[in-house]
Amino acid sequence: MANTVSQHQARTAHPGLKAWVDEIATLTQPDQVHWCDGSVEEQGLLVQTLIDAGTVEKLSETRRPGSLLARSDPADVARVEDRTFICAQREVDAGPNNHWRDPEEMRATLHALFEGSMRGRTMYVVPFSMGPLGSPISYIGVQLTDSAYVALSMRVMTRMGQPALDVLGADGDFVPCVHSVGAPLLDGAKDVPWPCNGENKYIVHYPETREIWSFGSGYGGNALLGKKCFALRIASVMARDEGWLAEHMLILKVTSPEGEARYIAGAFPSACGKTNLAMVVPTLPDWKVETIGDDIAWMKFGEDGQLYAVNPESGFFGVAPGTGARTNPNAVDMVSRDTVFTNCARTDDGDVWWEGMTGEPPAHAIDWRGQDWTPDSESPAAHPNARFTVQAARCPSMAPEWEDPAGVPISAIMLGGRRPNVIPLVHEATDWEHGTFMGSIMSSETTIAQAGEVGKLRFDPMAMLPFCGYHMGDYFAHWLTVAQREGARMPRIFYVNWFRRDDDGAFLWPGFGENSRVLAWIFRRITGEGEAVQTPIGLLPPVGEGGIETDGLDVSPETMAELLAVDTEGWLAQLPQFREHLERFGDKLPPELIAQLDALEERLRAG
Ligand code: OXD
Ligand code: MN
Repeated sequence: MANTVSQHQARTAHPGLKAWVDEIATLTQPDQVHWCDGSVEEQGLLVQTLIDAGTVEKLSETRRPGSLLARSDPADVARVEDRTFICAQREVDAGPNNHWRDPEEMRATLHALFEGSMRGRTMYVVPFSMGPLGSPISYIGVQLTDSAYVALSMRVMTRMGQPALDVLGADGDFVPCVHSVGAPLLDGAKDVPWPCNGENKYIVHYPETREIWSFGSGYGGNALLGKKCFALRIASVMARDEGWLAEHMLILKVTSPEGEARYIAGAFPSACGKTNLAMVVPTLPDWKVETIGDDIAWMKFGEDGQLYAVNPESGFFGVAPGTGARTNPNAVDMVSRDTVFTNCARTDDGDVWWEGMTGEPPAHAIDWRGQDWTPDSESPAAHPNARFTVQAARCPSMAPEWEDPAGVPISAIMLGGRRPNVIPLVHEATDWEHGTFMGSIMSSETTIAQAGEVGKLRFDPMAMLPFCGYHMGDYFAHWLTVAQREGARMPRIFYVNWFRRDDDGAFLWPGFGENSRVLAWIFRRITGEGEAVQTPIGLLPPVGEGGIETDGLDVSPETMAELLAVDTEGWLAQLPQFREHLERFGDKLPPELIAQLDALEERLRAG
């Protein structure tokens, strides 16, 4: 019978919420409805449910205490951008950066898909807060899901359960998120370990009504709807309407040897080492870097005109492969217990393993598909998008104020991508408008090894291309408009590039902990002590005295000079691609950005 209430009943006086839950239960016809309270007992129940279903297995209590390993269906391993839709009333409001569908047509499609889609399953009602509970920067969402794995993951990634319902009260606003793996169990059919609907995925956003509907996938950003769907795509629309910023940015706290602290946000496209940078261990003596967030920043103006940021999440959903003692020792420590791993390999002693975790692979493992694996196997042991899901509180580098409801004041924003050439190690924008232009032309190069592809740029403005819930031209305009607010004290903007290579393809800059040297220069610039030279592309650290601290760094002065040079020819050669990219946004492109491009060209030509 639809909507049979189990012992996990609603503890809310919110009539709108109750009516909506009833409506979705009537549509999707689950066997039971479980209102999540977020308790430890409930966590135990979810884990047991997942073990019984064969979705997860427990890892060795001695090797990896309190931890689980899940293996997904091979048809459900990553975010599906081509199945992600923005259903604004008007196509022009979704923009060329999104897949648009008519909202009425999409509602009809989804109604047919969701009808009976939870039969034979439990529907979990997952109330959650994005951001610290009750913070003026935070918002409440409620996800309805037929996946216990998703409910358990939401408990890690968000402030989930009764406290979120308490904040919502009897009449608060919430973002409704409906999720089904799209695999009803008809007439007592036997379940599979990872139910999904590989052929029929829909990740749908209605920006005007601030709703999310997701069908067919149980994996990551497709299914944990607080993250990319709410905290970026829907929140970017809310931020535009309300005059704040919802960004794909990490947040760091940097403390100088003198004990002064500043907060820096950073936008980097997926797969550019954001989580590693968020947890970086500085090599520069006496500097300290702590973590506020690794993926998303919500920033609202404080009374002093500064932007105050919170990390809306409360956990990390990080890529496992490549995470090791050299690249991210804090993450290695963080995932040593109480972690859910997905699509990693399992070692014979009941631990997990992935490429890049240790120098030496295990002699034998069970790979992410459940097959025997040895170092001679042709495919990797862990899926390249294998993940760890772990509470932020487990991260040794969390700054104590990461949960401060007031947020942290942001002094600088870093932008960056993977660029083997042209873009220097770091340069600073002359002002907010110039920085917005820099963000608008952010790009990563397609692999340098591909013949004919050298210099081909893939643009990802502000690292938001897959995550901006509206027209990117309007998004650029929003960046320009927020800075015009009376009394606004905008962060300084810096463009960094850790990925420069020499002619043989070797990295020029060692990266990882050495990136603290660049953070230190940025810090000195924002406190007014750091030196910079004016160039056609912006402000650069002087090479040598007063620039990037190089004591103890294994990089030659010639290489430093190369890393900090302005490659005038290289920049000029890329201007046509910048122009073509910006022109994609048509009438909605703010004229200021074309003026910035023209001015850059003029400065480069003048030398
Ligand atoms: C992520 C992404 O998983 O950006 O954070 O893809
Ligand atoms: Mn991300």
